[in-house]
Amino acid sequence: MKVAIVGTSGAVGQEFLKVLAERDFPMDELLLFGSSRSAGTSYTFKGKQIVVKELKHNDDFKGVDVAFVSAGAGISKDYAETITKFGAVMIDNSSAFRMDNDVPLVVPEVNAADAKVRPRGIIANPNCTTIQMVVALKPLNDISKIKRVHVATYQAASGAGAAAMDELLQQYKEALNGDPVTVKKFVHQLAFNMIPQVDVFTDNGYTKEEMKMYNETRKIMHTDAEVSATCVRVPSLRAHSEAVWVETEKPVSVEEARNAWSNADGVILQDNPAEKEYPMPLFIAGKDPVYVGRIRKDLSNEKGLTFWCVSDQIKKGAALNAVQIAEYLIKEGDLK
Ligand code: 2RA
Repeated sequence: MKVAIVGTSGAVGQEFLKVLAERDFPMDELLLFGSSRSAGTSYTFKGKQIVVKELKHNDDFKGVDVAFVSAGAGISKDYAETITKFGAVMIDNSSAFRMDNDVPLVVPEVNAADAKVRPRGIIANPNCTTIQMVVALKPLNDISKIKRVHVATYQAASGAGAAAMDELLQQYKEALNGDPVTVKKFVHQLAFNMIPQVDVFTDNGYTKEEMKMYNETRKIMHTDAEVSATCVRVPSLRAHSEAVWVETEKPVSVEEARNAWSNADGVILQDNPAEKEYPMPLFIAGKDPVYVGRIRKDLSNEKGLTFWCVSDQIKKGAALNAVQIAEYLIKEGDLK
C-alpha cells in the first residue's frame, strides 16, 4: 500500500500524519507533497524522516493507492487528473467536487457504501460542520425520518487553518497589551468577539458555509430534509460546537434518542446536566468522536428535539473522516 498526502504542511495535512500513525494505517510507503514553498521540508512519520516533494504535473502518483488531498479547491481541481490517472483513489478534503453527481460525498458512519461508486476515482470529504452534524443526526433519522433541521454553529479558529489559530492567539496578546490587533485571516477581530460570518455571502443571504450544511447534509443522508444554518466563528482554538433543533416525522422521546446515541458509531453521549456534564470544545480537541449532550424536547414543537454537539474539526471534521473512508475501502477489499 502506497499512500500520499497532498498539502502536508497545512493543519489538516499535519493531522493526516498524526491520524495515520495513531491508527497504524497499513502502508508500505508514504509520500508527502506540497507547494514549492513547502517542498524540501521534512516531517517525521513513525520515526522516519520524509521530505516533502513539490506537487507537479508528472508521474509521481504512479503506484499510489490512496491520496489524501487537502490543499484547497483550486489545487484539487487542477491536480485531480494527475493524482488519479494511474488509479489512485483521491480522497479530497476541499469543496471542489463535493456536489458533483459523479463524486460520492462520504461520512463512514452514515453512508460508507457510497464510497464504492466513484467513476472519477475521487471521493469527497464533506465540510467539517456537516460531518459532525450528520454523525449525530443519523441515529435519530433511523428512528424517525428527519424533516427539518435548524442549526447554529460555534466554529473555532482551527476551521480557518493553522495560521488562523496563531492569529487568534496573537490577537488575544495584542488586545491584552492594548496594542493594535492584527486582522488577516478573519474578517474582523475574533479575540473577545464572535463573527456571524464563516466564508462569503451568497445571493440568498446565507454564507457558503451555511449553504454547505444545507446541500451536503441532503446529499450524504440521501434526504430531502430542510436545513437552515447560522454559522458563527467563535474565539475558541479548536473543535466546533453546534446547537441543533430537529423535527422528525413522528415524535422521538429523549429516552429513545439517548438510547440511539449510546449505541451509535462515532458518537459519545455526554449528557448529565445535574453534574454540569456536557460537551465543551476545550476538552474535546484532539478526540475522535462526535460528543452529544443537552438533549431535550423542543418546547416549541411536539415533533422536535434539541441537542448540542461538539467535535474536533481538524480530526473527525477532516483528516480522521478521510482516513476512515480509506479504512472502509480496505475492509471491503476495494483498495488493494
Ligand atoms: C471553517 N468549516 O470552519 C470551515 C473549514 N472547512 O472555516
